[in-house]
Amino acid sequence: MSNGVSAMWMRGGTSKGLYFLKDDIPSDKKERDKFLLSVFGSPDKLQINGVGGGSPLTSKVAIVSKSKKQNVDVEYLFLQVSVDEALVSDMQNCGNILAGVGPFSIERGLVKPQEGKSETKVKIFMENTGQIAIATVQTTSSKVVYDGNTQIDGVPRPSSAIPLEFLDIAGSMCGRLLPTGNQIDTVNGLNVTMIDNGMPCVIIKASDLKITGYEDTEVLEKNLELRKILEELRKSCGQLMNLGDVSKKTVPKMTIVSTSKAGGIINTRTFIPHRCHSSIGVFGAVSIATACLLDQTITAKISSIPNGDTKICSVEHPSGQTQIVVSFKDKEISSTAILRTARKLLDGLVFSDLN
Ligand code: NQM
Repeated sequence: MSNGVSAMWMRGGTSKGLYFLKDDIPSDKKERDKFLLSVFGSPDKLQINGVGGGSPLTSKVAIVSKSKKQNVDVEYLFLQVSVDEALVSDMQNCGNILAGVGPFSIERGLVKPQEGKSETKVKIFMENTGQIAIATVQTTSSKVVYDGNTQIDGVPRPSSAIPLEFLDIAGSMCGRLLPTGNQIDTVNGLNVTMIDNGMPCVIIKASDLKITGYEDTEVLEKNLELRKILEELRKSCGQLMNLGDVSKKTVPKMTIVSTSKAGGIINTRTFIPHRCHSSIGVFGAVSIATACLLDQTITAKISSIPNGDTKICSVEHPSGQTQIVVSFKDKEISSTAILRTARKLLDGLVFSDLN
């Protein structure tokens, strides 16, 4: 067993993960990944020999460091630790784990709370995509305030609000918002919208897959025929989205859409990419909301769009709704924001079983 490594276990939005300072873990990528697989107990579907919770949503890592870049406070690298494969991926970003980065940076002294104010803004460089997020964390003059009244769907109890604002996330991994230049393409005989506004997503109409789109996640996960069609489609779309061979990658995400049922703009079920998300990812929701706002996409045709230059788009998912605020200037998207919460669960040492 190794000596312990300092880490904080936090809920960020509707995900959970370990937050490390960059200097505390191995700098060599191979060593780092070996360490993380051991700590999380992967590969094993229960992750019984580690801290992972047996789901991609609870098998996540944030690596945080102070930034030397101008106008940036901290840098955040997101890593997805696979549950049942010996794989650690830096291929995707995660907007849920991002929600804990501001609080963690303040806890570890990388950012000082604002004197005499009830909130502190933390400018975060997201290393996975090279873009910037601004997190607003509730603080006193000396510490983070976690308790609060903000409830997000997918988390049973309220905490203090952490608004996250994104300035320029279009084409985060695919190079442009619509990687093929088209709002709709036909791939493997199915009409799809491929889009990347923070997260590469492939959007398919539920009716084209001969499902309703309102099924429980477990029912969809057990539908092996559906999963086979989605995986073949994902691999074809990956090439078209400039992502190359995606068979061992966690992007693109596959989002099945149908008309909203509870006053939102659209209803979703998202495969991330093999398990069906119990809600929806942050950047995934931003990408789907953006598709709804374009006029020719799969989504636009079945969604209801709010009026005004600032649009509050509620994306429905299996555990409720995720609200995205999209602001326009001169008919172009100027910024996107989302409200999240986070909670410190445990602060201490984590042990790998490597010598
Ligand atoms: O899309 C799950 C999550 C995510 C990622 C996933 C996320 C995002 O819910 O920004 O947050 O899509 O793998 O944590």
